[in-house]
Amino acid sequence: MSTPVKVAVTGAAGQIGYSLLFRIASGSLLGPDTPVQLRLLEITPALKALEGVVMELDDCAFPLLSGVEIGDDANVVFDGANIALLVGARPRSKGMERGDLLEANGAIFKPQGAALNAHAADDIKVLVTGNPANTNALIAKSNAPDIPAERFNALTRLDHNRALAQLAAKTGTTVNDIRHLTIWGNHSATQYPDVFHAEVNGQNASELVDQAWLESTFIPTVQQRGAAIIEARGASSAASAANATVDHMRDWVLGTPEGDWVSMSVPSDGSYGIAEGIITSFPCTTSGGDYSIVQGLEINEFSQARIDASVAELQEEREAVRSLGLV
Ligand code: NAX
Repeated sequence: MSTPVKVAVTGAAGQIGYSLLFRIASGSLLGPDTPVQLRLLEITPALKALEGVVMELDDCAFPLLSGVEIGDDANVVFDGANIALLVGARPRSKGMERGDLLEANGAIFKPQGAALNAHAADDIKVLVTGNPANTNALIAKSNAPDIPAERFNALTRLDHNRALAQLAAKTGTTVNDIRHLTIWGNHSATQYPDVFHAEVNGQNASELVDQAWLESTFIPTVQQRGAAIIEARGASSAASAANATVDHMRDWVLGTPEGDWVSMSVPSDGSYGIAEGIITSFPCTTSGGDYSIVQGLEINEFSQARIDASVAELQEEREAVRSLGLV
C-alpha cells in the first residue's frame, strides 16, 4: 500500500465531523487503495468529546486508517497535511450582526490560513465547509501567501446535490440522468442554481420544466434547503454536508466523470466577468488533481441577474473583511 495521505479536519467533534470522519476512514474520500492518516483539530473544551470519537474510529477497525492525531494547535495538526477540510467555524448567534460574524470567523480562518502556509505539505488542497464558507476560504487563502490561491475552495457541492435531487424529483428521473447543472455564487440564500445548461436524459432541462416552477419552487427550495432542514430536524444538515464535502474533495483529487461537471467554489479568474479573487461557485471539471472552470457557456438575462446579485454579496463580504484587516 502507498504512503498514507494526511487529511486534516477541523471542527472534528462537531455534527458534520461525526459523519465525515467515518466516511474518510472507510475509503469514500480517496478510494479503496489509499490509506489515510486523520489529523483532527478542535478547540480545547471539545478535545474530550473528540477523544470519544477517536475511540469509535478505533472500534471500526478501518483497514485504511493508518493513524489519528488530535489537538488544539493548528500549527501541529496541519503539519504535513495533504488535504485540509475546514469544517469548524463560529455560527451566527442570536442578534449577531454580519460584521461580528465575519470578525469571529476571521479569528479562526486567519490563523488557520497562516498555519497551513507554514506547515502543510506542498501539495495541500483546502476545502472550507464552515460558514460563511466562501469568505472564510478567502480569509484563509489571503493568509497563506505561499500556497497557490487555486488550492483554496469552498463548498457549494451540497447545493449542487440538493438541486440535482429537486430536478430529478420534478422530472420523474434519477440524479444519474442529469448532467451539467450549476450552482453559481455564494453558499447563501443568494446562490443561483442554473438549469439552463442542464440536461435530463440528453434533453435540455429548461424545456422540461416551466419558468414558474423554476422561479417560485426550484430556486427558492434549493436556496432555503438548509433552513428547511433546521426547521424539520431541529439541527442543521450534517450527514448531507459531510457527504458533499467528501464528493467535492474526492472529485478534485480523483477527477470528475467524463461528460459532466460539478459546482465548486473557487477563486475567480475573471471568467464570466466575475470579479477576480473572490471565491465563488462555478461549473468545474477536474483531472489529475487540478480543476478548470467550464468556459463559453451562454448566460441568459435571467441567469445573469441572479449571478450578479450573488457575486455582489460576495464582493460586499470581501469589502467587510478587508476593512477588518482579515484579507
Ligand atoms: P457544530 O457546531 O456541530 O461543530 C462545529 C465544531 O467546530 C465544534 O465542535 C466546535 O468546537 C469546532 N470549532 C469551533 N471553532 C474551532 C476552531 N477554531 N478550530 C477547530 N474547531 C473549531 O457544527 P456543524 O453542524 O458540524 O457545522 C460546521 C460548519 O459547517 C458550520 O459553520 C455550518 O454552518 C457549516 N455548514 C456548511 C454547509 C455548506 O454547505 N457549506 C452546510 C452545512 C453546515 O451548515
